[in-house]
Amino acid sequence: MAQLLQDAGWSTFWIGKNHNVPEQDVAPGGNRQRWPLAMGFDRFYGFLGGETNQWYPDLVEDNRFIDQPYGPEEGYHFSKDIADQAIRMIRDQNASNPSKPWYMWYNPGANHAPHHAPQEYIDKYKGMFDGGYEAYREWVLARMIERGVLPEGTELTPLNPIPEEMANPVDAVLPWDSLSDDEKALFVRMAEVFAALSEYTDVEIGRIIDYLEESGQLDNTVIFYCADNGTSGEGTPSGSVNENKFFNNYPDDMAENMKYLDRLGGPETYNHIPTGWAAAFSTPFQMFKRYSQFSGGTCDPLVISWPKGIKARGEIRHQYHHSVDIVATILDVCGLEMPDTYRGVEQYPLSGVSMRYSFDAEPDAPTEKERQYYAMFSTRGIWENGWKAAAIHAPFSEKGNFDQDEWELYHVDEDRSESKNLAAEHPEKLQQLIATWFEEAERNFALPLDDRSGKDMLATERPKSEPPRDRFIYYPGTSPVPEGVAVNTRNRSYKILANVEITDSDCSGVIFAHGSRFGGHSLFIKDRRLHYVYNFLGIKPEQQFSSHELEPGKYTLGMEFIREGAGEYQESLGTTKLYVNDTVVDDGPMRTQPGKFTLSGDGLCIGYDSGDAVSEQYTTPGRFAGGTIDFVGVTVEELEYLDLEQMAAVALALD
Ligand SMILES: [Ca+2]
Repeated sequence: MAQLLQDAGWSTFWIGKNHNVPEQDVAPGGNRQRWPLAMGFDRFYGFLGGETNQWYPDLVEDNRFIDQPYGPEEGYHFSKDIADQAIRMIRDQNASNPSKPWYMWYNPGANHAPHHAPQEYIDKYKGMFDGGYEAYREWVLARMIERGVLPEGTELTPLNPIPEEMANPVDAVLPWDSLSDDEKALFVRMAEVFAALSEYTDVEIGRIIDYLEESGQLDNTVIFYCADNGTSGEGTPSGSVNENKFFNNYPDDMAENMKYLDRLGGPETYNHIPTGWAAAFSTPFQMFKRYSQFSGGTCDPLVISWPKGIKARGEIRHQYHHSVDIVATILDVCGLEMPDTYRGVEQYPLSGVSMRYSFDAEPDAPTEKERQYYAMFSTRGIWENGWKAAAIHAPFSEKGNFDQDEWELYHVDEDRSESKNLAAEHPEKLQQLIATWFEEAERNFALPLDDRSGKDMLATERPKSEPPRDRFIYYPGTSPVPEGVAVNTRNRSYKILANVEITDSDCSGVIFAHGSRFGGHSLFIKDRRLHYVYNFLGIKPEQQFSSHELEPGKYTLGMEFIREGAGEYQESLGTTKLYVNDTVVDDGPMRTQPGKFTLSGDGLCIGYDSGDAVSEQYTTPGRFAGGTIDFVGVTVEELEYLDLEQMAAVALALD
């Protein structure tokens, strides 16, 4: 769509989340063909991954990675930064090309995890969720019906609607009454932080709207305003202060989480709400994001504003639509058509149906949409002419056997919340819808179905254009290497060796770092000693190995992890040895993460630590000073201790 608009004379801006670039190309040396600027966008400012730390985002501007302009201690928050950037892009455009129309695709990190918000916003919600999530559902459903957002008679669906034998335990909701006082206090605070992030982001976007109004652009600007795809359940039943535990299949620990109660939402946490709130914030529907068969995983309100083009003010429309219909609507209001062939390439037919008719329609007028399929992580659903079929299968459940899935049937025209299963009353209707799902799945490439665990999906090596390597050479003065293309030290033995010259007796700083306080490892010099820290999912204390004091001179400094087995959660267990030249100066047991350090950002760095610091013993960037780092070599798996001359030869060959 951006290409069509760009060709037709629009300026095109993409702000915020991208998540459309193959992992191997989310890299300084990656192919830019799938980056926004090659997809019809004049400008980009945001992050390429699926989520990012709101205090320390993984920033890309146009075609390059950049450092964030200032830190959280100076008031940085991603929601604020992107609002500033959006206003700047529009201003710049108006200054030089005032006659051009513009298009902006704006995707805040909110309300995706991690939930980070300024403390004054968190404080505003104090006490507002004390009643717990079941009580909240009752309260908010009545309020939505009263305001006409949902029809009269809409019923609440049960929490935990999936039969136990098919459910995924990490997505279960714990009854509020069963919680301890500590759990209640923690869960309440998590909801307060979530609400604060919503409001803060809303306020920041409000600054853009204000700017449009002041500059006389609001009247003829069409704005589509919508939330993410349902609140999400990766916080697990107990919520999380570090969502990476979910993606490492590692359980949360209440005692550990309670330590962060008063710091939730700040830079020290990578927090996520418990499943109970994820379900409650999807009221009245079943489940939450990832459950594409239920409206709890897909349904959000959409606000459309266009003062010049829509007569109605503050009205509600109930016509069934899907996010794919937004493209069709934009093309419609811009007077453009999707071509059958674009730059010589035959196009797939446009999925969406324009919603423009609804601007002047009666609230309950029939929809012009006929059918919509759903599929995500092995979950399946289909809506057609007011009916919906939903396969009862949980994502990431590793159960397979999709041919044995039970399907439920709802008449959503009369039962908006999908609360009554009519499969027994209308078996033929159900069979027809299931057949339709397969037809759509075939057409939209939704097959094969895949319900592997989150850890397996994220940590399994993907095909790469770079051939597999077991040794990696990294140099100082380079950009952070994103995890998807960096050396993979998961589930294996590895060594890190650095050729370093210490010229000043007070030499200090980071030699090698990868990750953040929520998981990562770092080799650094502090107080004249060499230290290696492996930060296992942010769980204190940090695993640390240290040397004696080092005099100036040339050294090979490094460490070796020898994997000896796996723990209960597939974390690797083994022994770490810290080396100064060929002498072991410290050693002891250590464990390493089964999954990745981050979902995005906090890449591998030499000579500093980008974004957030791996160890609390230094602050970022922790630049190496008082000496020089020639290079750092990392070898993985069961290779022999590498001789440095050989590594240097490899390094030269790579140059
Ligand atoms: Ca970092």
